[in-house]
Amino acid sequence: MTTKLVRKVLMATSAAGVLASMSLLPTAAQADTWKYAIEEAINEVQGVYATKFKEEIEKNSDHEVQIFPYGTLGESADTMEQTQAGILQFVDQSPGFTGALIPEAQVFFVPYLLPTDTEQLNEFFRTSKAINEDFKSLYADQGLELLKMFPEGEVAMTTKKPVMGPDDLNEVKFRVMTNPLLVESYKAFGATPTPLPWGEVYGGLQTNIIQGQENPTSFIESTKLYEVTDAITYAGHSNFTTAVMANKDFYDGLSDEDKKLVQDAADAAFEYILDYQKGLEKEALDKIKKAKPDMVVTVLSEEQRAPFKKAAAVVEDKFIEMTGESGKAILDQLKADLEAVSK
Ligand code: 6CS
Repeated sequence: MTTKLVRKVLMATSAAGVLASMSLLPTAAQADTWKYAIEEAINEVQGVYATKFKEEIEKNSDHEVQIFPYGTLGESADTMEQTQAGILQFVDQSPGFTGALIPEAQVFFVPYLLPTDTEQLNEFFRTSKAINEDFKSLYADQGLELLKMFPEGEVAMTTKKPVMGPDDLNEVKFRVMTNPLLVESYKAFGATPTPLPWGEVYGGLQTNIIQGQENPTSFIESTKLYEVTDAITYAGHSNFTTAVMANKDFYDGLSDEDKKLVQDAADAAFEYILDYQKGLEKEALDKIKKAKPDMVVTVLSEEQRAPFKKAAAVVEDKFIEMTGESGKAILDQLKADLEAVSK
């Protein structure tokens, strides 16, 4: 073939390619595979949420959602980086790990801020302006489209010895998620806080590098953490909050129809996961007691909670110190939202 002919053929094929891509593959209607990483196993709360989200997307469009459970792509910090880089389209990262990136997200670790009543808590997550509006712009600043925040259950402390008050946490190396305010909380509670990624918790308890940690009961059961712990204590200080988000450039590039598809799927999964969790904590505690009859389970009385509640004021001050005006605005809004659902 002469050079001229080669050039002509190339021009013709590339022109055909452009035409084909314009006429046959309009971007809006293109079926894509979206990658979504979670911090838990597929049968745990984040996995159940993600599965429902996937079902909704796939039922209502030609897109596919591929879920990557904990461990398949690294720790939570890794999947967050991958989402910010656009390698993943969706990620579930709990505020317990988002503190360094978005300091205001630590507000969920001001002890005794969230109600222990589940209905009230669910309604708060459903209606809160702080959650559904104000946090959106803070996540957007980090290249993330916040889709949903939801609760995963009351947080219990697990330790080697029973905890009746802050004195029992003295000299206890207590694992916390990698979050500066959680460190402050457990300092105020009298423990020696040790921030660690999730992957180091079971082994750390087994080898006695740490002696305590906190998580919802269902997670303590499903991850078999009860095997390496002897006491479970309910102080009512916190409910585990998690957040689902999308890479913002990816989200902004979606057609209006696909944006609605994603929002509707996130909404449907939200209601689904709240319903799914009814009775879950009790079931999990029953399983733990059956598997380990010697487990000491303590629900602290109001009187026993008093010193922990007192420590909460110190933590709230620390939160304001760490986050300034912006954190104070989120905290005030959150309190107003909580007040609205308590009526
Ligand atoms: O404690 C943790 O690190 C983990 N806890 C829960 C309930 N979900 C994921 C997170 O990694």
